[in-house]
Amino acid sequence: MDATEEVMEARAGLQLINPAPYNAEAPAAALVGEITPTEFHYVRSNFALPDHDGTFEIGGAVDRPLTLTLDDLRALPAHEYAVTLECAGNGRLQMRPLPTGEPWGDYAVSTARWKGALLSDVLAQAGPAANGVEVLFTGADHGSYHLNPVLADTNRDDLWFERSLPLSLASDPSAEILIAYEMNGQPLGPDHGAPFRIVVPHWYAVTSVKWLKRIDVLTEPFSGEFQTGHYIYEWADRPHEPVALMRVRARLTEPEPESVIPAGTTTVRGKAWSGTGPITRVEFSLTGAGQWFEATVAEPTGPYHWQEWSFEWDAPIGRHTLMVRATDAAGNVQPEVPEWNRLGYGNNAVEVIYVDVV
Ligand SMILES: Nc1nc2c(c(=O)[nH]1)N[C@H]1C(S)=C(S)[C@@H](COP(=O)(O)O)O[C@H]1N2
Ligand SMILES: [Mo]
Repeated sequence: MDATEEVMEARAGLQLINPAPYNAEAPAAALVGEITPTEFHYVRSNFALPDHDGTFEIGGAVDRPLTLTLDDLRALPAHEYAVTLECAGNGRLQMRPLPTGEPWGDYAVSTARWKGALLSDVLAQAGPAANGVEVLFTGADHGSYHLNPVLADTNRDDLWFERSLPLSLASDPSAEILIAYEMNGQPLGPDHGAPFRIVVPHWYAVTSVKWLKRIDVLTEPFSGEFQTGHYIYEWADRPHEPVALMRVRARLTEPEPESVIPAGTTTVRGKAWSGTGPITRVEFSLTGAGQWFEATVAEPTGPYHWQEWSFEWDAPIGRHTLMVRATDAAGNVQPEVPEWNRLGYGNNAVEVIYVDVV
């Protein structure tokens, strides 16, 4: 199998959103198990697939600039976690008026088992300078940016995918940020950032930079198209904020939307996650009239991925509206309608489906 066939095969199970750059959401099956099979994990890329020479550099304000390879990463202690990644644009298609940007439905979210070296271990080898404030990650991908072609009229028509994090977070071992080289027990595939990528638990996935080429310690805060241009909540009624931690959200996986099910006891179930704390409560509604019932929330089976919830429903004959709403330990709760912002990020409105019971 040549490289192109390998990429085509890896994409066969996904729902196409944009052929170039390739963006595709997961099938509903991606949310059923605890781990999303790799072939069902959504893909979001801002540029075409880049070439990568198998090395990355650490520079900027560091004592010891380094060039590292996959073998160097594998020589460090390995850490593996299930991490739920969600695109900040997930659910954009439900917002009105429809914001520009990729028209994601509700399946730009998946959970994989990511294995790699701790970013904090790698940074410690390079020795960040005392006056460092942020760490900048640069991917190997670049080109003209499809969502902001105006840039093509300036001398900035060749953008690189760059994102920064506070140095305090990047160098904190307890944040467990990975430079990952395996996904679900296999080397990373081309669409997911081969040969290595950043994985930042709890954050919207934009900050999990794929095809990592450079890490630079900065002494000034970074601004760039993917940091301060896009990936900003431009709220209508309050100050703008950068997209950061995933907003609390629950999803229904059973019964399937618009399905026909037999009357009697049925288990309604799904997933819930949040970047701002474990899920403490999931409520379920049947009437569309604001009456909520407590669902059972399973204990988290790891710190960084979705939790299971379920509700035993004695389903009477008829058509029913099902809604689900999660609350996290920080007290954040899902709104009933999407909170509109100009670029359409962070839609975590309650999911509404209907089923027919016969
Ligand atoms: N280098 C690079 N990294 C990137 C991106 C990108 O375009 N280039 N997209 C980001 C965004 S917006 C998301 S949602 C996630 C998607 O990761 P996945 O394709 O493995 O699901 O990668 C992030 N990392
Ligand atoms: Mo994203």
